[in-house]
Amino acid sequence: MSEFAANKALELRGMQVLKGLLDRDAQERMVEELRHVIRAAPLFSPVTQSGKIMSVRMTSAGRFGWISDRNGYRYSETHPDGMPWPEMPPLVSRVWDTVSGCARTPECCLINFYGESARMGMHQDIDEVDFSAPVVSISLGDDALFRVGNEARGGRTESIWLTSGDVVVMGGASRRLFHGVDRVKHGSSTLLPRAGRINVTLRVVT
Ligand SMILES: O=C(O)CCC(=O)C(=O)O
Ligand SMILES: [Mn+2]
Repeated sequence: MSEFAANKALELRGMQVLKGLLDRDAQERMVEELRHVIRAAPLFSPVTQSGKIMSVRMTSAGRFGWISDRNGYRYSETHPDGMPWPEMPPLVSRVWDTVSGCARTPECCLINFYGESARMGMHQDIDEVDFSAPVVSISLGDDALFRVGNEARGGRTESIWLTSGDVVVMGGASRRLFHGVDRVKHGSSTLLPRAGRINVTLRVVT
């Protein structure tokens, strides 16, 4: 039997939403793994090419991390402070193995931290080469209103609240859909001692 079991599986425009795939114990163990990553590769505030500071703080594990600065956004084999990224955390890898349906191993574990009033604008994940590999997204901590749109910007959208332990698999045609996080309900979860939300996304990059 798998160590993970969803309470409920929903579908949102082709994305698979596995509600409560991680139980509280697995969530706590994953937070502990992520603390080790953050200790070695501290969270930083990415800046867009135009100089705007993003409200979400980030770091990564695995071969590649996603960074953004005045030179634009890109995958990088080093943290902005110069060191290589820490190794992919094992529990995070096991979530990928359980839900991705993909034989390749993820090369980037992006860790997003949403404090009070942080959000993420509508965007596509299209900086990767192999779109046959899905993006797997794990939610920990405070509830987030996740919005999914279309293959082109604009048009009708649908939203869903993601809660701690939920996992979203963006595969097939849904891999290219615009998506974002409109808001986070600060303090809605007791997982993190000072509230906030962590989102982990796993991607094959090359
Ligand atoms: O925080 C989320 O749920 C989504 C994050 C996301 O879309 C990304 O990091 O590309
Ligand atoms: Mn994304």
